[in-house]
Amino acid sequence: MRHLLIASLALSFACGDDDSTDTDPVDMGPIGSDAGDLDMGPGGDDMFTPEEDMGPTVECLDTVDDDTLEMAQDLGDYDSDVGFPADTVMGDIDPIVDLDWYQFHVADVLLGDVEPRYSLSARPAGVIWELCMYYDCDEGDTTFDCPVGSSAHMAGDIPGCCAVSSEGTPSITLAPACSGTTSEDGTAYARVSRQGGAVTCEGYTLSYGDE
Ligand SMILES: [Ca+2]
Ligand SMILES: [Ca+2]
Ligand SMILES: [Ca+2]
Repeated sequence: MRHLLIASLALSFACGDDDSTDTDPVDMGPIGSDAGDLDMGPGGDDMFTPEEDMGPTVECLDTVDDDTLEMAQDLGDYDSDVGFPADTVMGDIDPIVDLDWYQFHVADVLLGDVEPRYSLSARPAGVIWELCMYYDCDEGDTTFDCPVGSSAHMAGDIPGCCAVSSEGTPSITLAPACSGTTSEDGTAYARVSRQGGAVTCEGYTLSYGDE
């Protein structure tokens, strides 16, 4: 009898297995539903595709019209003893040929030499950025030497220096002299741009002030 019971139990187990195997397709049903969800996945992909299509047309947050020196964003007025950084501003390069201009005015005060400075204190690495800085004396002609690692560049008749880099926090400090006056009051301009590559809305932070 025990053998029969064991045999019947084995059969029942076998049947159980068969049942579970039979129910597996039923379980597959839900999985099939999941597969249906997965089919929704491609639907999700279809929903994703428009996003990808929107990608190139999505504009970064920075849509300020500041593509020329004349339209430079005004960062304010600072005394020559304000220190660096006085403040920061954030922007994006979009489209890739975008130029972002900034300016702040420096008042030459007794306690600080005029040494305006701009720095790309944050920017996506691995792509080539250019930081240019210019200085325009309120009175007289402007002269200065470009710091090591930068090269002279003119924006119209306003002298400046440009530095190209793909890593780190490039910074330019100028020590301008204004001819015919003892005051080095003037306007410090910056131009931020990229040299090719794909647009990323992961933009940059520009720090500024007067050392
Ligand atoms: Ca200073
Ligand atoms: Ca911009
Ligand atoms: Ca711009």
